[in-house]
Amino acid sequence: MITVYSDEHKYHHGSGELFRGSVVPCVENPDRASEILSRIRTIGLGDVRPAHDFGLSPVYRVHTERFIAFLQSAFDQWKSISDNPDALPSAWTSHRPSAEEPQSINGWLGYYSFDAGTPITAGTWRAAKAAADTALTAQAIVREGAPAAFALTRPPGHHASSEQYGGYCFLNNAAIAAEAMLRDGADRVAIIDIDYHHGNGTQAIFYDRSDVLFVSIHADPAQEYPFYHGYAQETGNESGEGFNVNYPLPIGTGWERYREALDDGLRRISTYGPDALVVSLGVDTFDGDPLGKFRLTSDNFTEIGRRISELSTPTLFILEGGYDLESIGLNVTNVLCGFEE
Ligand code: SP5
Ligand code: ZN
Repeated sequence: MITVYSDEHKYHHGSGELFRGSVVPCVENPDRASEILSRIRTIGLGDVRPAHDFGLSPVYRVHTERFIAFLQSAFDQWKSISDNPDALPSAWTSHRPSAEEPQSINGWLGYYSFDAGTPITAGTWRAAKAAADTALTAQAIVREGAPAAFALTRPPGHHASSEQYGGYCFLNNAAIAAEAMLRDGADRVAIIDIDYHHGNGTQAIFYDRSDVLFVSIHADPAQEYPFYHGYAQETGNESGEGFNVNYPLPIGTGWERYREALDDGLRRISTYGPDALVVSLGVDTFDGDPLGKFRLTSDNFTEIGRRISELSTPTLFILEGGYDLESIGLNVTNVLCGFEE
């Protein structure tokens, strides 16, 4: 399988995130991508290709212009009030009482974010744009006829919506790639999100639409981040009714229960009959993950890849979460190798 990778991800390297009242080192760091790349080379998964620059038009199909302007210039404004290398928000508006953008950097950060775990650093925009380009380059490889491709992206994307960032995500790489598939002629695209956390951003982006089926298997939001979305009764809105499928699972979920949700989700996708599939590939469902509290083993990831391949649909894998550096390379490549078997 071809991997697309850009070194530019290294420009996003936050120092800290707010966690239980303290600022602790960021678990979403450049070493994650290095570990996966190194494993891909060790096992000889296939070619590793650079990302092309697709400009901003595919990004604007998902995100608003004012949100992109914010991501591009927030750090410059932050420098005028702080020497801290991380811009973190400290105030939020929960219900967007006004469509007016705040005119101060702290107001601005809170207007476009939903947590304090996602620092904007000097290189964040550059890295986020490169991640979107990585996803788009891999999308083009699938469009041109490859059965599958892997976009080794960071920062991740599935928590980001049209104008909110959070959960370590800025641009929604999976949504940008799905939109590119539609533009390239697909009538229907399915996204299966197997990250431990609910893909609230992707859900929000496609919630009113029937041309993208979103299926997410994740920890129950009653107990886990992102807390406010991901319940089973969120099934879509208006013409999107029935095209959003959530499988919230309890903390401690192991393979038996996970497999039932996966098989059910894959059946829904098969019935939908998509022209292309996007996999939001998080491996924070691993037993040893520092954030996730599911109990999947490395062998289970191989089986996940095998089951996804049974859809026989052109498939684009896009990296999301997964934070155990010792196993992240093995677990990601197990999904990809299971698919190829
Ligand atoms: C893409 C993705 O997996 N995003 C997950 C965001 C979860 N953020 C909240 C988790 C808080 C725990 N972080 C503290 C690290 C302690 N070592
Ligand atoms: Zn996650």
